[in-house]
Amino acid sequence: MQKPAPSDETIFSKIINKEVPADIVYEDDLCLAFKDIMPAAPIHILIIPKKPIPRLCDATSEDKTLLGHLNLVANQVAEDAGIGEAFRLVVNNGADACQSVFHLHYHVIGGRNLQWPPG
Ligand code: DGP
Repeated sequence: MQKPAPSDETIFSKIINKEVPADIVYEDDLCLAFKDIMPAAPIHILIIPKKPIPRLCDATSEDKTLLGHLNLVANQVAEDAGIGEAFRLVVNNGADACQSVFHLHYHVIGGRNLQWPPG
């Protein structure tokens, strides 16, 4: 299992290392999924890679398999949460796009009627 280096520490690396508790719904060698502490909908799960990629735009072609895996895990956690047929997958990339934790994460949101476009 890949551990983040100390210089990459965010609250999410502490969750990966189990130094900070989280309501974990899925874990494997590559990623972790847990309930968002400030849910925007009845179901709001975050999926994070164990590799500390700060933002989606920092991913490289080396991360191709990992990024594909995160999408399939999104399907799985949505299915397990009972929203497999209707959910939104969101990545906020960069502070101006409301990214607040600089460890790549996918939001899986659902369980209510979602509006479009988002704010
Ligand atoms: P973003 O704005 O895209 O960077 O989303 C960060 C999300 O992370 C936000 O919805 C709240 C969530 N979050 C922040 N700190 C914690 C934490 O310590 N535990 C959990 N479960 N979620 C957190």
